[in-house]
Amino acid sequence: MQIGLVGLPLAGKTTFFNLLTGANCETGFTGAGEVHLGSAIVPDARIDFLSGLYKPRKTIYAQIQFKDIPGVRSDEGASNLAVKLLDEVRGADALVQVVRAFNSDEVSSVAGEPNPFRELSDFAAELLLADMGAIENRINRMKNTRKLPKEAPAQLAVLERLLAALENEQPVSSVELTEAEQEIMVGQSFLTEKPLILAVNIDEAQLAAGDYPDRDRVRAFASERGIPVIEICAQTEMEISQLPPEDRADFMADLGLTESGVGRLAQAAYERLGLISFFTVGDDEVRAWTIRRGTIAKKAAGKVHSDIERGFIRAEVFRYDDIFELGSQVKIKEKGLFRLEGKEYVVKDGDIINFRFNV
Ligand SMILES: Nc1nc2c(ncn2[C@@H]2O[C@H](COP(=O)(O)OP(=O)(O)OP(=O)(O)O)[C@@H](O)[C@H]2O)c(=O)[nH]1
Ligand SMILES: [Mg+2]
Repeated sequence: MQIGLVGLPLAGKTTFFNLLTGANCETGFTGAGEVHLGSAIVPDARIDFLSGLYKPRKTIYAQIQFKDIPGVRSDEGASNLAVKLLDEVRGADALVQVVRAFNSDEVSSVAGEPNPFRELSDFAAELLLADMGAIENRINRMKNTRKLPKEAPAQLAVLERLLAALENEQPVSSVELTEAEQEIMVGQSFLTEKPLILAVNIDEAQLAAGDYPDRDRVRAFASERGIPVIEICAQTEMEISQLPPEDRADFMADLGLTESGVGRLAQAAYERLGLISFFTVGDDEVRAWTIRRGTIAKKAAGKVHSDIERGFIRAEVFRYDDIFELGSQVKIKEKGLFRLEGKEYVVKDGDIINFRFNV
């Protein structure tokens, strides 16, 4: 899974990307227009605890892949750059739109005063327009082709419905498709159906005040559309992350931050994307695995290794909350909290699983 960071120039995408991934990409007015790739470790206090308990040789947290996509000012129009970047946006599984709320004379002198609501609504409009353009092209191409595959009329009908929705400023995600329709549209993805999270980039004074320009409008716009909102202090958190580890907690606490930007974004992303974590534990390795809510045990086993999925016999399961409370696997057994589950068992967030298999 890959999450794209998008938004207007100078909103703080690269700053946030550096914070998330520990990269050191150049920020500011470079205008290099480069796409950056990196991965972030998802902080998880449950893994911290399990690692302390099992003292494994390796501790592996979940990871999220990020792609930092530079902003293009709309007056640059449909340059090749913009088209290329649009493809980068299309390639992401989900988007985080970074909007600028922080005060900075330097940034404002180039990009104007912060205007978070406008950034948010303009971006939504841009996504709608890009989808409309893509769909119109596709429809025209189909209408101008003599020999079309047999599913073409049905596809055309769906595309026309999607176009009508977009013309009414409704995203593609709002259009309900039957299973058969979904099947004929497989492989066609649209920007306005991508899960979106909003990250408002605020400064320390705004954080302390619990307010920033347009806050209520931004929140209302997002909540009407089911868009989760997080507020981050990208620059400040970036600076804190460069301090020695033992000093970081104090600085975070001074700001009134209980959880890092990475942690808050990961929570929002897991929730929005319907993802959960299960764990595997042992002397060798304590590890978090990310799956979709509703995944059955046999499929979850396949995350760990395809052989384990193929030769799946059963899953031995206990709950994180139970071992947190009882402090040992022996006590879990004594209390009868150790379960054997079959391949159809639906894995829950916080399950600790040992897969039995045979190949
Ligand atoms: N004061 C302040 N400055 C910030 C903050 N976040 C980012 N900046 C500054 O804003 C400028 C732009 O940040 P970038 O992270 O490069 O912005 P971007 O969104 O990646 O911009 P493009 O790559 O051009 O699309 C840099 O000079 C940052 O140092 C913040 O929270 N507070
Ligand atoms: Mg950038």
